[in-house]
Amino acid sequence: MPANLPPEYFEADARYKEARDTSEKVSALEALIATVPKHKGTDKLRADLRRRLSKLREDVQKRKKGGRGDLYNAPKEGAAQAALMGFANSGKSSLLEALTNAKPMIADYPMTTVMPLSGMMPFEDIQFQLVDLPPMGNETTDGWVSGIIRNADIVLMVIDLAEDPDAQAGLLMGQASGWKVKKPIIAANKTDAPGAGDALKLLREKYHGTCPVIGVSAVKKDGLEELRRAVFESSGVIRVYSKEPGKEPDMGTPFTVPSGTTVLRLAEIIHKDFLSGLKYACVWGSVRFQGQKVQKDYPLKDRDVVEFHV
Ligand SMILES: Nc1nc2c(ncn2[C@@H]2O[C@H](COP(=O)(O)OP(=O)(O)OP(=O)(O)O)[C@@H](O)[C@H]2O)c(=O)[nH]1
Ligand SMILES: [Mg+2]
Repeated sequence: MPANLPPEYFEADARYKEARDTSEKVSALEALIATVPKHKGTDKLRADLRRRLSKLREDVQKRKKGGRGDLYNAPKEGAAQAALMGFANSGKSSLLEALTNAKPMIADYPMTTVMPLSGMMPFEDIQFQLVDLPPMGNETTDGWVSGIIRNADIVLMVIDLAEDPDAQAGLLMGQASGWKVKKPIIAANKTDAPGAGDALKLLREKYHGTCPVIGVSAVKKDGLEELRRAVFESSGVIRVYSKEPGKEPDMGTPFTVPSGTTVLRLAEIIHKDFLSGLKYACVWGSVRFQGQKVQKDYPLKDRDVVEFHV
């Protein structure tokens, strides 16, 4: 590692290490290369980074050519991935459209969706990935659909309030527990339909204490903010911001880490130089006195600002 790298290099390097998919990595690496000053001492580093960049670009090209394997999986992006699980016509694709930038096919006949489709759902200053899937109970798709559901961080059960919701919930819950899906979220859709209010009340009573039950209408865009918050809370993800001594905190892009992440672990995620040289850290947010010095095993909370001293 050549000496005299500017602080922007380490920030860009942290963003690069955080990038979760290949296209994000490509742009983060381009930004990283731009921060490296051009002189003899950095020749090797620049050559190494450029080699990595061309390898990544090759990967993107290969992926574009595609193949069945690429079409039927859902590489994770964003703070966490939520898979949409539900029966035909429950409104999975309509919810994806209401919550994200994706443009899925929506229709009143079953099996409209035949392939996974992802979209990014903004929540405050972070983004969650939603993955729309074909309906449950179809032999030709169940294999790969269950693979994506089991691998997701969060499962959003989309239930049609106008179509025997109690039976749908029972079947989905049974399937999910068979697949060892941890706590799901029930999105009870079509609150605008006749009789939906009573159906929602019954579902709430039945699953109270088991999992969150959120009433939504994808068409009327009702309950969506509550659903976004439920996704955030179930994800167990917290946002932390870094700050350099003597400077304002960087509130632009938070690091998203699991709840309970310690100061030491965050240092490891951000940069290994921080880890080896860490003397102490100061925290703003969850501490009693703002800017307080904390131990390395201090567990961070959502929206904490951390200043590392190395
Ligand atoms: N009244 C009402 N209708 C809705 C709502 N959400 C979706 N629909 C309708 O329900 C039908 C099915 O919607 P989709 O979003 O295609 O359902 P899906 O779960 O993706 O269906 P598959 O892809 O077949 O599994 C469409 O006619 C939608 O317009 C809602 O909130 N209220
Ligand atoms: Mg669909």
